[in-house]
Amino acid sequence: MTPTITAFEHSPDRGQGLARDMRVRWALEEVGQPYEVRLLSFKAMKEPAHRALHPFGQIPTYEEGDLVLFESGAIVLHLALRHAGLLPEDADARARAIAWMFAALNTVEGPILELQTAKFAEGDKPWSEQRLPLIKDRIRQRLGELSLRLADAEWLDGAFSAGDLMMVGVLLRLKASGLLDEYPNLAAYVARGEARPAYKRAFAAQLAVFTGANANVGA
Ligand code: GTB
Repeated sequence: MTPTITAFEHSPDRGQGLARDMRVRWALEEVGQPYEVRLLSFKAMKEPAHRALHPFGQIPTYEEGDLVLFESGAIVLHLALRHAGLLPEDADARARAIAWMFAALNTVEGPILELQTAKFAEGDKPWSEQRLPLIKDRIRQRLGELSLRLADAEWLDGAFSAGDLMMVGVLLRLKASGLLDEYPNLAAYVARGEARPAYKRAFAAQLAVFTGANANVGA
């Protein structure tokens, strides 16, 4: 059964691949699973029909027969568990790859989201200017720690896994800030993720939504 995901009809990032459907598209491409995309307006996301799929009225969602999932991490984990290619066979290595997924979402993404909020939602507040350096330092703390762990390895724990997919997906949101460039090994790590053919296919598919090309079917 071909799964269907949801994505922005008009992504505010204008096709830069920063919305969270990108991670799901990337995972689908990595495992070679064809998929369909239902594009949603901001209004449609908040209507009961979509809230029945996603309690918080957001994208992405994932529908596969009777299964409905929300949360990009849960969707990527589902794909990684059901298909070969995103998790190692060895049980311990598999558990470690899943731990990296959680690290990306729970430990690294938090301060990065704070930066986006401070810049875009709170940029006009009088205290915003003073808060930004504090948030940037919290991000640097995490990047420094991650950089030390990665060192000169290609991926976080052996072969590329769903842990790397999620970590690269999270770090990509920092590109415009310049913070990533302070850690050359992390910048190279993200570039390796972006160079993967599956990433490129996913990126092209979400960009085509913005440019108006037909991108309703992926993989
Ligand atoms: N924890 C959830 C997950 O991982 O799936 C978070 C889902 C989420 O935040 N979805 C956002 C959404 O639906 C889109 S990705 N927002 C609409 C709403 O809440 O009403 C967040 C996002 C939005 C825009 C950009 N951008 O333009 O750069 C980047 C990321």
